[in-house]
Amino acid sequence: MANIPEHVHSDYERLKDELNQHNHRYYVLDDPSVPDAEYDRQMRQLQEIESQYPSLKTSDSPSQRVGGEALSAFTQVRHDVAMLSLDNAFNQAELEDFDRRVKDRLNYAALKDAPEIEYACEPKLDGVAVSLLYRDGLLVRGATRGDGTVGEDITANVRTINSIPLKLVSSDIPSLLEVRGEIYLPRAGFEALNAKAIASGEKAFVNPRNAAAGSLRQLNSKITASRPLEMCAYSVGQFVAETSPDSHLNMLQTLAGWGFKINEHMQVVSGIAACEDYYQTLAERRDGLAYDIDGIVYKVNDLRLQERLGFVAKAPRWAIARKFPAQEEMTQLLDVEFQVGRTGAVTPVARLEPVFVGGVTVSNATLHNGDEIQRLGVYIGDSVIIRRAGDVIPQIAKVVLEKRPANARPIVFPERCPVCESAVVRAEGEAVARCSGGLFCGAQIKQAIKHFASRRAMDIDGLGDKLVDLLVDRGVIFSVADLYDLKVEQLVGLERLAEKSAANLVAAIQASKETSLAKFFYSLGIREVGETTGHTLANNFGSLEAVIAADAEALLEVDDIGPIVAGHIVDFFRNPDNLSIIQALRDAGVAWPDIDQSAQASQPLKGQTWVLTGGMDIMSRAEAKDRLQELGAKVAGSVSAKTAQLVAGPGAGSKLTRAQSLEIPIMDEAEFIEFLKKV
Ligand code: 5U1
Repeated sequence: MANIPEHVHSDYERLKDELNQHNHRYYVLDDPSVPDAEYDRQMRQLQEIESQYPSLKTSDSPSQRVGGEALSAFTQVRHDVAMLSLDNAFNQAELEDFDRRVKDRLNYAALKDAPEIEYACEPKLDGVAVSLLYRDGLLVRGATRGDGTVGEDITANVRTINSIPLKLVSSDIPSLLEVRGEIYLPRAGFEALNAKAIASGEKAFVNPRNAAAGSLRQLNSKITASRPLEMCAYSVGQFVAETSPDSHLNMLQTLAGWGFKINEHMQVVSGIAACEDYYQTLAERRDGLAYDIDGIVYKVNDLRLQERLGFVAKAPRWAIARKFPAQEEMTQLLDVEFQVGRTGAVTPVARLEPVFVGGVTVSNATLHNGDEIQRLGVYIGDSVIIRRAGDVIPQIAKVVLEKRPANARPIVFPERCPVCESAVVRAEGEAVARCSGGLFCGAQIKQAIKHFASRRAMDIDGLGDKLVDLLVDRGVIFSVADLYDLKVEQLVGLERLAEKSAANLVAAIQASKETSLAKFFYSLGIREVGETTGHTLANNFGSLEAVIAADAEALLEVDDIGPIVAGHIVDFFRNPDNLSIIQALRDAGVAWPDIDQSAQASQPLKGQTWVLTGGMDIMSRAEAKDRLQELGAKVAGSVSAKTAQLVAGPGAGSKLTRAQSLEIPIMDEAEFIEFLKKV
């Protein structure tokens, strides 16, 4: 290295440090410190130095994240400190038994005023357990759990995971550190990975855990690098340092200080009753988390007590996992029905032998489209694995071919609409097949009316789905415009509607005439025009006439409207049937104030992203969202470094904590209402 200029050495070290720090801010703290372009520029500089002076390259270089030469096999690794597993509790009583065992073993029963045990509670991520070894702060080895004593060396693969530090940050680092944790694939990454696999004709992964395991089992680390894996630390194995933490919480905080991601929901509580409360809270939040969890892990927080408690076989006496109901179960596919939606999309829906999955009984699952049926290779009569995770609708993840009965039969996609018998057509390049019946198709009319009347659209209270079905089936109404001619006498007796309820419904229909332009656009049910696009159209064009007159080019000038949505909008307003329904609605008195374009130019919250969380007492969440969108803000469901403002009401949880840690401005409902008065 003698002939490498000194300034190259120092530039190289500086670039490595800066890039590792950017990486930590971006992937661990979710708080980017530089724009992507600047990160890319620095990375290119680093790579140029490495290609000119290969001898400089070190194992903590962020250029390692892209993967390297493929291996021929994984070598075995012996864990000097065994990787433990956890005992399980499946109900509260078993958790209370665990607490009793802990107290007995610590002789608390003999104490007069024995304190409650402090427990560290954290979600149990559904991924792959790993052990990472650091010598003098540098990552030297990554290994799988294996049988707890011998695992596999997956160092090249773990180096590609952005939330794993290649070098520990901070000056006070241990000479030896083994960090244990879970590598997992967040749900969004899993969906994206499967969408890509399906698009290129490959097999989809059954669930995020299998996808994470498969990604780590790659001999070619470049493949692992292409998977959006994350790692969350939850304990240490070997540890040699000047000082050591005295509690589990303290240890996790120390790990976070060295650059590891720890779980944001981790909390220390006192006593087993509080553990149960924590379980219930997380069970309620489970569907909204960004990743799959399969339970809660409780650990005695005090590390000296942990030591006194010790182990049985391969599990510690100081920890237990309380499992959530399984999110995957096997059941039988009884039949497939084809439903026709608002835009004519014909969707196969699986009718299942009811099965309890993820805390609810599931008897239907979507099969999406014909390609999905083919991809799964599923027959009626098959045993199938149902997966229900997050707030997504239940899916058939896999067919258990070994259990296929002799009388199983293939699913035939209909060529004619099951409702109106018009031809079912599939446009080139589209996965969805559609009924070509348009407004002649009863199913499409019904769905269009249900959407029009829904709460976030024209908000017609009392017009339920069954009533819409009846009104269309009996030929009382043919379009949304006909709603405004409905008389009390036509409604009485339908769906057991008494005179008073029928009169209320007619009044609600009349009241809905007064609306906003954004809601009206949304109510029309134009393909891919949701509430946000409704607001975008209203805010940017100011009137219905202006949108009707706009061509695709004019629509594309608006931020957030892409060519596909622009195409749907133009098609919708070119259709004379749609225009005559709009005219009939206006003739019936449906009206809204147009938007003053000069006022729009100064939309005060344009470009800002706001998040609403917790309860609201004075204003409804929906009203708050509408007001913000009218002012030009985007309203997002999660807090990130890009959030401009959080409005937090009573009961706000992780979004509030996250906003606090990212130092995002926070206001309560009263402050929000004051703010609205002033803008
Ligand atoms: N969150 C968490 N998951 N998990 C899994 N903590 C945790 N601890 C574990 C395991 C196997 O084992 C401890 C005994 C270190």
